[in-house]
Amino acid sequence: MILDEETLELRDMVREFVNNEIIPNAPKYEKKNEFAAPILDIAIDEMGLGCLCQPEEFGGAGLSNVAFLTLSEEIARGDLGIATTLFGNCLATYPVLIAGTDEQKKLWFDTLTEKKYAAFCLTEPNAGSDAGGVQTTAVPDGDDYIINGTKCFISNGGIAGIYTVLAVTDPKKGVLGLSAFIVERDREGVSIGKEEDKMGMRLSNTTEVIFDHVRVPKDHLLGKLNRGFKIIMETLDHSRAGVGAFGVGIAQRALEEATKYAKQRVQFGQPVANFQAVQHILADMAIEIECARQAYLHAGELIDAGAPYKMESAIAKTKGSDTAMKCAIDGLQVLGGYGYMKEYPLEKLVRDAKILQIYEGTNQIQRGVIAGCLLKKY
Ligand code: COS
Repeated sequence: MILDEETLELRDMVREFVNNEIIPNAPKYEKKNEFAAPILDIAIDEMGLGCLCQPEEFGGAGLSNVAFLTLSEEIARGDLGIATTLFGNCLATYPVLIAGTDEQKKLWFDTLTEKKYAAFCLTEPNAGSDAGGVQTTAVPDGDDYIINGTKCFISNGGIAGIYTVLAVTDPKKGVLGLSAFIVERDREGVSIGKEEDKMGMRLSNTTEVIFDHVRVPKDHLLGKLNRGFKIIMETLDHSRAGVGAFGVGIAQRALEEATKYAKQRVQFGQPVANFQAVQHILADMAIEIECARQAYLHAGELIDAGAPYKMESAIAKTKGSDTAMKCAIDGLQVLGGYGYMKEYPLEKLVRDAKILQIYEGTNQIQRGVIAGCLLKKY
């Protein structure tokens, strides 16, 4: 697809920010093992990238999904941890957009604007690929629900001011006994557990979030009682296209770094870019990247058109993340021994790319979703 003028302008503005602020500065934070708050402050306060799915009527930019995904690629090209932090806000927001009332949306966006970060609390030690295996409970008590349970691997868990949480409201009904809630961070009983020490995506905050007898008013229930699983599945259908865009961002960065290196690295008396063996690696990377980019843009177009997109979003996620992994590894190969060293960004791209094949549903789960759609269709 061809992007419209407005999207191209936005993309160029974000690309400039990525080239000037993220690419030169993010590695310093990664090295010090520090959250990149100053970069994120510019992204949120000056660039308006805090919650790109925020509708205009609630103070947001009201971007199309195609524009949103295009910007996701750009930011991930700079740093996946920063991209995951910013877009973790959207992942947490989708259940509110899907099922929230106007009052709930106002509460959500007011809090998000003030506190900057939100988190989506689905995963638990026994509920990973089996999202329906959630054990956190929400029990009615007068005008409230009381929430008990521990969520793990939560992106933005330790920095969020507000959460969307999936909990069991009818233990006899399996996935049809789960409900989604809004929970503010400052409610009594909410605390942060272990912070994860991850292989990659180091600039993203990932923690346990513990709910210990947390009392929330009944008006914090999102949508209908016991209908939370569908809300969460629809959230993931939507967000997975974004993971595809992240993958394209990482792959694109790998291609740019490998091509620049190949042009200046001299062996056998000439730049290695002159050798067909190297050229073919770069060309194959470009082929994969363009296909993966079109896959996420197509999913975005379908979402914008109000057409079904579950399968296309899963395809975009799978293709984008597999492309990131392949291009990061192949790009590193072009740099040879230097690619293996921390002085060059390729080893970081390899570490970052891996999570994309795992989070928001492993690529094995995606293939199950795609196959399910095919079996229904034909
Ligand atoms: N949209 C709307 N409804 C959906 C849906 C979707 N994408 N997927 C499932 N449902 C509904 C089904 O229609 C079914 O409802 P009915 O019985 O009323 O028809 C119900 O939910 C249960 O569906 P299903 O039997 O397919 O659920 P499973 O427990 O088998 O789980 C998968 C389905 C594996 C797709 C789901 O658990 C999943 O996505 N797992 C990965 C989770 C994940 O991404 N975790 C990472 C989170 S990191 S942020």
